[in-house]
Order: sequence, then C-alpha cells, then structure tokens
Amino acid sequence: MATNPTTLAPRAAEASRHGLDSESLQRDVLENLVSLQARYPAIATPHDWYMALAYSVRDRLLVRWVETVQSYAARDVRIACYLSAEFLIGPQLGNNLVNLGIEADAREAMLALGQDLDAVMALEEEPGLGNGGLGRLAACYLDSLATLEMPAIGYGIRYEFGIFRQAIRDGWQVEETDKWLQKGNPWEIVRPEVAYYVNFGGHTHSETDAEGRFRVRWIAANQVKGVACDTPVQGYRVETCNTLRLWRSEAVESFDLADFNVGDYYGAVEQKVVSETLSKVLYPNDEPEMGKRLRLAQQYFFVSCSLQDMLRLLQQKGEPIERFADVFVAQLNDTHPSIAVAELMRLLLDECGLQWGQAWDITQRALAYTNHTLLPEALETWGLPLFRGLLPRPLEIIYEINRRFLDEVRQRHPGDESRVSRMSLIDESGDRRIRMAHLATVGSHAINGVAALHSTLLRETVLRDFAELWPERFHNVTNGVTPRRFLALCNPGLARLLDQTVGEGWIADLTRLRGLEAHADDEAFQQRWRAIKNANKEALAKHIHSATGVAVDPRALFDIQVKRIHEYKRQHLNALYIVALYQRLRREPQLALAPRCFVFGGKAAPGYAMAKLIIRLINGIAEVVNNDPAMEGRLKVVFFPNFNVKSAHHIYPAADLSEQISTAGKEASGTGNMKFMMNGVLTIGTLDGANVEIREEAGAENFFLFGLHAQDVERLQREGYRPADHVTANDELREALELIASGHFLRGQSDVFRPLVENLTQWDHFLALADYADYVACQARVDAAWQDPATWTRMSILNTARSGKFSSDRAIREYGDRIWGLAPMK
Ligand code: TH1
Repeated sequence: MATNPTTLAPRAAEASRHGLDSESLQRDVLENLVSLQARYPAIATPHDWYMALAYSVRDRLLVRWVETVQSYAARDVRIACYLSAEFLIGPQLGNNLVNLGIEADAREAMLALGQDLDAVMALEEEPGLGNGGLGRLAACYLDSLATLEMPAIGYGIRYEFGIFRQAIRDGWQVEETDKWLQKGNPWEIVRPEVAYYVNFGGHTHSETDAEGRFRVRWIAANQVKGVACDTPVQGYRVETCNTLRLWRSEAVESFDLADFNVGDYYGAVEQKVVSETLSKVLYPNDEPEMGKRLRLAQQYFFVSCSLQDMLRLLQQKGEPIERFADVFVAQLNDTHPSIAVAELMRLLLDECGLQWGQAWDITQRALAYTNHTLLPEALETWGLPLFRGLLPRPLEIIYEINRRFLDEVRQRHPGDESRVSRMSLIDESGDRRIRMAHLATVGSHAINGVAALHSTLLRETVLRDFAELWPERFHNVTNGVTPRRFLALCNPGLARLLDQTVGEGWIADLTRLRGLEAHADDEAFQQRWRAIKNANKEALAKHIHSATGVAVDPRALFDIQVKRIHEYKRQHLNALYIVALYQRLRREPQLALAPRCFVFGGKAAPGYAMAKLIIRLINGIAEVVNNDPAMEGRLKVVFFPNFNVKSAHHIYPAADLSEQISTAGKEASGTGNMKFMMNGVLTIGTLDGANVEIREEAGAENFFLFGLHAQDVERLQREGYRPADHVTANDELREALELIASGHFLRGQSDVFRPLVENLTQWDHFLALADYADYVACQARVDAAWQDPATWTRMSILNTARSGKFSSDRAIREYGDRIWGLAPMK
C-alpha cells in the first residue's frame, strides 16, 4: 500500500491488536466485566458474561475493520453495495468466533472463568431483521463477500423491532413484539456523525439557476434524519472485516425548531414521534406485499441514506461524480430498494447538476436487480396518489424515465401499443399504479433470478418483454448459503469428521467435500456418520421437549419442514399425509412402517388467515397423535415454536428428511433445502426452485422426487383444474379430509377447519391434491430406504459430499464475475 498518512502506523495497529489466544481473551473478559458491565465474577449474571465476552470479541474485530475501511478509501477498488430491506444476520458471537478462528480458545477461556461457552452463546438475542430466505440470503452474502475479501457494504434498516416472536397458545399462533435491543447490542457501533436528511411530501419547483441552467427544487413538507448504525462483518480466517450499515430514523432538529417558534411544542414532539416511527418495525410479510404508506417511506428512507452515503464516500476518495459507477455497484435485493433508480437519478440531476443522459448512464451502470419471486401477489406496485403524496420529485423522474423508455419500445415495435402498455412503468389497467419490478429492470444493467428454473421462468413470464428487448442483461445466479454458520458453527461434530476426512480446507472451498465420496460405502465411516447424526438428534429432542413438552425418540426418522407458512409451500400436503398415516396405523397396527417424527416450524404473516389455520391444524394433529397410545413408538408430530436462525442451528443438523414440497414453479429457489443438504439430510421434493439443481448435483438416485412439473402446473391451471376429482379417486385422501372437517383434530369443533378443507376441495390454488398420490408413493420409497441404514447413510454422505455448489462463496463469485466486474482480492 502507498504511504497514506491516514492509515494506522503498523506499530500502532499491532498494539491495538488483541491477542487471539485463550489467556488474553480471559484477561479481557474479566476486564470488560468490570469496566463495561460494572460487575465482578461472584455477582455476574450469565448475561453479564455474555456481554463481557462479546465486547472482547468485538475488540478483536475492530482493528481489522478499521484497516479494511481505510484500504477501501485509499485504493482504486470497486465496492459492491448490497441494498436490502432485510438482513437476517442471526446471533453474532458464535459466528465471529468461528471466523476469527478462536472458538476453542474462547471455550477454554470461559471454562477457566467457570462458564460454559455454549450456555453463554445461547443467551444472545437474535437480531431478527428479516422475514425468511430473502433476508437470510443477504446475511450469507455478506459473510461470503468478507471471506472472499471483496470490497462490500451492506445497506439496510436498523429496525427497533424485528420479526415478531411466535408463541403458540391453544394451538394458535400468537405474535409477540421482538424486543431484541432491550439488553443492548454489543455488536453495533452507532455513528451520529454519519447522518443524512431524507425528504418527504411537499411539492417541486422548477427554476433557472445563476448559470442559466434548468433545475428542479423539491420543497419537502417533512424531513427525516437517518443515522448510521454499523455492524462488523468478519470474513472467515482473513484480515477483511466489512461493514453492515443500517439506518435508524430520527427527527430533524430544525423542523422541531420551526414549530417551537410558533409555540407548537406538542406538534414538534409529535413530528419527532412520526420520524422515529420510520425504522420502528419490520413488516412481517414474506412474499405478499402490503402496499402500506409507511413501508414505501421505509424503502425510500434507507435507499436515499445509502446513496447519499455512497456519494460522500466517493468524494472522500477524491473521485469525481462521473466515476460513481466505476467505484460503486449496487445490487437491489428484490424490488424493495428499487426506488434507487429514481433516487440516484434525482441526486445526480438535482444535487450534482448532471444532464439526463449522463445521469442515466451512471444509474444503469451502477445498478443491478435480483428478482426473488414470480408470485403475482408479491410483485410490488404503488398507487399513484400515495406515491405522489410521499415522493413528488421521484415520481416526476419516474414519468420521464417511462416516457423515454416507451419511446424506445415504440421505435423497436412500431404500432404495438399492447406491448407498450404491458411494459410501461405505470399499470393503467385499474387505478394507476407504479410497477416496481419494471422500474428496477429498466434502471439496471443486469437482472437475475435466484435458481436456474426461476431465471428461465422469469425470462418467459413476468419479464418476458424485457428479456426480448435486452436478452444480454438477463442472468441466473443460483442462491447459496454460508458453510461457516450452517455447517462449521451449527454442526461441530460433523465439522470435525469433515476436517479429519478431507482436511480443513472445505470451510472456504466447499467443493472439497467431494473427497467424502470415497468413504460413502465404508462401514466404519458410516458408523461414525450415524453417531454424529444421532447425537444431533438427541440434542434436538431436548430442545423439542423444553419448547413443547413433547418427548420424541431420537431413533425415529426425523422428517422436518421448517420455513415460512404459506399455501404454495404446502405444509398442508405434509399434514394430509400425516393424517392418512395416522388412520392407516389405527386400522393396521401391525403395519411395517418405520417410526417417524414430523417436525414443523415457521411463522405465518399475522394477516394471513389460511396460514394461521394451517398452524392450528398441525397443532391439532399433534395433540391427537401424540396422546394416542396406539401411536406410541410409531408417530410423533411437533410444531416447534418461533423458528428463527437460532433454533435453525439445532434443527438442520438433526434432520434425516427435508421437506421441499412447494408447487412446481412457485418457490423461486429455497435456501433451507441447501442447509439441509450440507448437513447430510435427504430431500423429498418437487422439481421446483433450487431443488432441481440439488437433485442434479446429488444424483437422481439420492433424491426423493415426486410431483407435477412446472409446465404441467401451468397447463392444468390454464385448462381448468378440478381438485374434487382427486378426492373421488382416492379413498385415503377423502377420509383424511373428512376427518379434518369433522373437527377430530380440534376437540370436536367441526367449523374451524372447514374453510381449509373447502378451499382445498373447491380451489386448491397450489395443487396439493393433484400431487397427493405421488407424494404418498414417494414417502413409501423414503420409508424403504430408511429401513436399510447402509443405503440411507450412503445417500446422506453423498448429499453432503455433493453440496459444494450451494456455498454462498460460489454464488458471490458469480455475482462478482458476471454482474459486478469485481474479483476476490485474494
Ligand atoms: C424468497 C423466496 O420465496 C425464496 O424462494 C428464495 O429462496 C429467497 O427469497 C431468497 O432468494 C423471498 N422472500 C421474499 C420476501 C419478501 C418479498 C418477496 C420475497 S421472495 C418480503
């Protein structure tokens, strides 16, 4: 590195670098206990010990963090900015220990202080700043960006309340607020000096400035201040420590003052409350959009702060505005940050004084868009009155983008006005609405889907006209997950065996797991493999017992479906099968079926009645099955409450079978499917999302496939699907539906599950009944394979061995190569 006066002198850096050994950790923990928690060992609470250790670990990140930030400022690098309304980062302590390579030292240090590391780690509150897969993906990508030493910043919202806590009362989901910040957050560094103002409401005013140039001024009715709250993101065993920068909203002083001057004290305070509401709570909807004004305000708020921050960093680097897209590339995580297209244009035009052509060129080169869903109800649109009221200037810019874009379409396809209205950024069919996916597509140089099948369907359906116009802009980047958290951290037993078998290199290069294939048939190896799985199952059984009171037998087949509750994910298909099994076993107690324990976990959006009913049904089935002596040793059903990153750590490693049974064409990718695969779990699944590629990698013989293909689903729905035909044709299915409708699983109350059964028999939008028979047949193949431990274990080993593709490191390399023009610095 060239001499840079602002860089820490090597000696100063060395001095502030804390030792990574257990003695120095122990010393620092003790010191922090006193100096930060004001406690001494005899009276320290377990949480005090957690805080003292967390601060000691954080200190070890800080030098790397500061040096990383300095090197990005000083060097000629392109920085990837990942813009996302959600970062489901999960607990930080364990992950930082793994990535720093000091887990064993920390364990030793805590032991010397009379503390158990696992118990201390279990005390960390989960930062639940996301709903599900989309938010967790963003967090996995940050881990890989740092590990690959790629210059990157994550930008999002620092919600005061993350995803709600799910309690189960009388079988129903009850939402409780997530007070994750109550005891403080040791990983966060607030930077009051890094703050920006964001406009809302008011009107615009055109004027000619002193040099005779036309300029637009936005006279806002209201401003909100965004303050940077940073979290370090340490790469795995590297010096790079990147930044996750989340914006917290605050009231703007000057606006208060104006009100104070006219004596409106209460008005001023109210304004303050409104401003702080912006980053108060995460919207708990996964997939379907809400169309709420506050949600749009949140999106604009964090996007504007982030883009302003990038402009400031550009200036700090001494680069001219013309170089913006050479220094930054911003990835839009779904349409939630797609207002960036208009906001970057506004900043370049109104604040930096660029001409339209140049501003548009920079915007398109700087932005790229990832689509995560094709479900029509999840595609974001905003009604014009709402949008105009909140963001009058961005709306004008969107109109101008649209005018120019539609001119281009008309030139390419003269006279094709139906194409023009299909592609317009404004949907004029009903009340006029802005189509955010179109805005993101038009404003980006690259558009991608998240699995091969999804990217193909994206090009053929939702964005077909755009893919025809700009085929070269469309890509696929199949999702990935980090093997640090979802293997090394959560499955230490298996990690040790992998270290011994293929060497420690697998953690940073997951394709090395291929080396396991040679051991797949080795009996001694198989035995060790099974012993690890069994230990994980015993541990999960304990968690299940303490969370639900249900005792499960670790020797049973653990058949697990954990994910958000949604009709397209078809938890009810799984439930129907359990009811059918239950009836079979009652009729034929001698049936040679392997004992199974079905585990469900996942939250329903608070306003999604059918999803909540599915939760109630599962709990109803669990109550009946688990209390029926005839089912003892045969069947168990568990609904694990409040599925989140923390509980996921215990669940993935303990599963035998992973349920990935969405209607083909509906699940864009899935990422839980990958976490299960890495942990040696076999999949029963449809040809949907990344399942297709999982099966390709694992080998068809190591995957339990069933169900309609995406084209069949599309055709059936087009030609008219009649679910009742499947009921008539299948006695077992009919009886299962009747038993549910009778109230058998709700202490005789027959009205409660009626809507669910009627929905299935009349509409069945996600074709659960059409896939039912094949699902049941496939489950019989699962049962047969399970009854032969050598076969099962071989399949399990091969699944782990062939999971290399699903590392987020591979995905991030692809983004770097194909979309960002950014290579790992290593
Ligand atoms: C999910 C997709 O459903 C899932 O298939 C995919 O693996 C994951 O994203 C990551 O790519 C989505 N989550 C959301 C959340 C919201 C809106 C749309 C989607 S798509 C709020």
